[in-house]
Amino acid sequence: MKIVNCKVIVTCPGRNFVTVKIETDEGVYGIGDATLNGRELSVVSYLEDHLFPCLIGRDPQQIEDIWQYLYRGAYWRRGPVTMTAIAGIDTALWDIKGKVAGLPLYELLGGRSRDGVMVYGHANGLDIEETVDEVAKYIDLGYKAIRAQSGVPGIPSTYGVAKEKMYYEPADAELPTENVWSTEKYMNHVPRLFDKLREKFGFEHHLLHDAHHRLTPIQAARVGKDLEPYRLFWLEDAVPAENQESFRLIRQHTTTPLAVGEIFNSIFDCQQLITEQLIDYIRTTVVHAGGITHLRRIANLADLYNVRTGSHGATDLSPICMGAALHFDTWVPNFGIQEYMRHTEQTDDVFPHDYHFDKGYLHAGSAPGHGVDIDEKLAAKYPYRPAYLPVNRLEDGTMYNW
Ligand code: KDG
Ligand code: MG
Repeated sequence: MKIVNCKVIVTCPGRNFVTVKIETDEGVYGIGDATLNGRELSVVSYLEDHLFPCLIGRDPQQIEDIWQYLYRGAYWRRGPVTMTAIAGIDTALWDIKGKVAGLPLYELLGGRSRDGVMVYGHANGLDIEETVDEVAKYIDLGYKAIRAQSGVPGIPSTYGVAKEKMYYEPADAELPTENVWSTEKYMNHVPRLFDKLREKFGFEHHLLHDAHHRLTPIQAARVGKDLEPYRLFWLEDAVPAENQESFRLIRQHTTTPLAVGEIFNSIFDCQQLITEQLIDYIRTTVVHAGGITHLRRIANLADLYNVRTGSHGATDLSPICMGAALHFDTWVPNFGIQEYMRHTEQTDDVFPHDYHFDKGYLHAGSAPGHGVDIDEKLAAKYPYRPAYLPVNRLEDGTMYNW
């Protein structure tokens, strides 16, 4: 079997998605997600200009060899653009392998380890009351785990809070929107949110929270401590994690479980966090961490240190990534949870898929490969639209982390 054609499909059914399609001489094709929010076209160029020419004529069944060729062969290793491009190809190759074998991807990885994949949904509100109402809606929908974010009094807007409650989309403008941030105001507010949620709903559901890289280590230690009575499933991205050592300090001060990794793209980004057991959940996912092939390596390392998976699953990851992630989650022994932000109907129509939600769990389905396809005719109706994620400034105008 040989690869005879590779292409990229860029479509914007409400938001931008980049899809790799690999075609073989036997008529079987595979698709992979290569979306990097706000930097989509850099990945397109990397694929078209540098990776696709190297793939023509290769045997698509040699996934490991192709992965090593693309990773080692660049000489300039790692980085979000490179690893997202490799992920798009890798996912498409696993899809082909599954279709050729007539088996769902989880069977190729080692088979089913669980009946369904526990997911968490996103509840958000402009204030605590609104967030409480949103959490109630997710409970009614059958979710076992819910992430809660709320607007902070005195800050005009914050991460994770939107008018379109079920379909939050932060990449909202042709140039980055400027938000204002106050860590002090946030730190005073966030324990009140979880106090209210536990008072209202008790301890039956898992509650999660994302600090979105906005604290210093000592602030994160304080927030972790303040949240301990509410027994969160996790506190996510407490600090920017370029400096893995900073988690040592947080860890020394709190028993609130810690999750990190949605912006990591290789095992080296989380090596110390995992081997020193500084975190509880690793959030790397298929599309940004080199595909199934590399994610498996990260998960296997994590398993040795009792770190469980909690893959990123925001709406800027396409349904192809979600499908592949669900097969991965169905197999991976040290599974923790899967993020699930629902895509809009428009997006679901462009990417018909086999996975479905039932009573708090997603089910990967049993179609060969990862079970997600792309309707190219429909995709062509939604041309690319430039869209950036926001940036943040402190109240005095200093640039900060978004
Ligand atoms: O593109 C950025 C989003 O994926 C990110 O802001 C979402 O933090 C996020 C999450 O936890 O889903
Ligand atoms: Mg996050």
